[in-house]
Amino acid sequence: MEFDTVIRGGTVATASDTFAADLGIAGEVVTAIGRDLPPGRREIDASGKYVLPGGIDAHCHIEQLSAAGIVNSDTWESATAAAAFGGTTTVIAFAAQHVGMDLTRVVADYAALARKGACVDYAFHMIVADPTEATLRDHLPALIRQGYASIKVFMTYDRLRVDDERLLDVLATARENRALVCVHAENHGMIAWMSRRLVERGHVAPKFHAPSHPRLAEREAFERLFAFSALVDQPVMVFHVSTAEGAAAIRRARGEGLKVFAETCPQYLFLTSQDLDRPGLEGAKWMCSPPLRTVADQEALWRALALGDLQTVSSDHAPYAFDASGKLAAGASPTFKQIANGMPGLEARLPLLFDAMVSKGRLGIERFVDLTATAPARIYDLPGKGAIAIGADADIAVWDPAATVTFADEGVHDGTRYTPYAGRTVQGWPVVVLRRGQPIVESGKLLAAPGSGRFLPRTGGAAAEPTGRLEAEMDPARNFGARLLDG
Ligand code: DUC
Ligand code: ZN
Ligand code: ZN
Repeated sequence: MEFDTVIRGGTVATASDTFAADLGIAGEVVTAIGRDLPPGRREIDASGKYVLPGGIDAHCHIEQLSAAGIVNSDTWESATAAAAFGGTTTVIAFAAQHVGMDLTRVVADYAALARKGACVDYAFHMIVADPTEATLRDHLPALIRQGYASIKVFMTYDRLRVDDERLLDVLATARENRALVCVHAENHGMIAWMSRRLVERGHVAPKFHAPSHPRLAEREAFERLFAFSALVDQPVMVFHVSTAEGAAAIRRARGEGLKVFAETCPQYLFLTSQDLDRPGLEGAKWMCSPPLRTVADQEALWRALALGDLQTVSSDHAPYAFDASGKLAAGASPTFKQIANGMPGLEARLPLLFDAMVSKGRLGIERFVDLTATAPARIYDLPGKGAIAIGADADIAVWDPAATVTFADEGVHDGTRYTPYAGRTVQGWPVVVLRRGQPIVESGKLLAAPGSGRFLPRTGGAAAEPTGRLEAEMDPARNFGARLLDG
């Protein structure tokens, strides 16, 4: 057996097992897992270290244009460098359609940016904000066939949201073409009404972003979404779950047999709305949407992760620099409504979770691997990713469980130049990262060339398969013979 690389003497962890083994890598894949493997052309000493699958971050906004016309403060190069430094070897980003845009053109433009800059492997979700007849009938089916097999829709935001009827259109089109639909589910009217009241009464500081998105807005929209999902028999992924009530609604829906997947994000596990309460506009750095909540919500989300009601933890990396190019684009004294929502997280996601789950022992290393790599690979149909197995891509992160790192603004590799976790110390850090067998981070240096990341075409996979259970009104056997769903 000839190996290009042997990772020797480490403790390998997968989503199901933890064991001492060497990994042999030939070309881009793992070809041996065993003890005392023969020497490789390159040897990586992993003694005292964990050898884990590279992370998959299934929710990150990269070089994306917002509806307000602001581009994220990252390029593909900076964002995926940050990903690599944090142990992530695959990202799923967004191709964002805005009203009036041709979705096919949008996807081609975003794909070109990624081709030029990506340092890690990547796929896309398509944001559909304008589900015109041409989008639904022609563009979406063709793009899904080309490997863009997931869609994100928004139930809130003036310029992005789809109304109930359009949401059903998107869900039905996804069903007919076997794509997964990911949803930003918050009640638009509640948020608009609360925001207007807050601003009219002079409550304009960044911290008022938190009450402007009532927790009931999350619960209401989740439950409406689940009813729609049931009506059309289309599986959905609920993005960025932030509240205990949201997690409970997901549990109920799954208990009723609905095909509902869900993610949360580190900011909802490690930060609270108190982080927004800072002098001047500083709190803008902690504005994300949905907003940060409470310690009780954090506990509920951890419980939901433990129970399997939430299956993934993604970063929702949505970086805006704290200057006129980003958070302060509307001038020096914006109301919270005029400040872009989002915070960086691609680099910090895995170290924060490793610290909590492995170093501090909450749920353990196998669940860490599952939530951050194996489950996203399964749900988003990324074969060969998210696992350590013979024949799998050699996307590996070697973690030093003893390394301690204190987050600091100066240390970040993404384009925001700040971290919401500044001052927080974590134990455990990825010290060597390989993507398809090639080291892309070693000795604190990025070794990947921009554009060396590879596009990963995806199908909707098992996650996007309908359950086959039809509501009475959709079932020709019970609705006087009307066929309302194709495919
Ligand atoms: N939703 C996201 O998923 N990311 C950033 C902002 C938002 O509203
Ligand atoms: Zn969202
Ligand atoms: Zn997002």
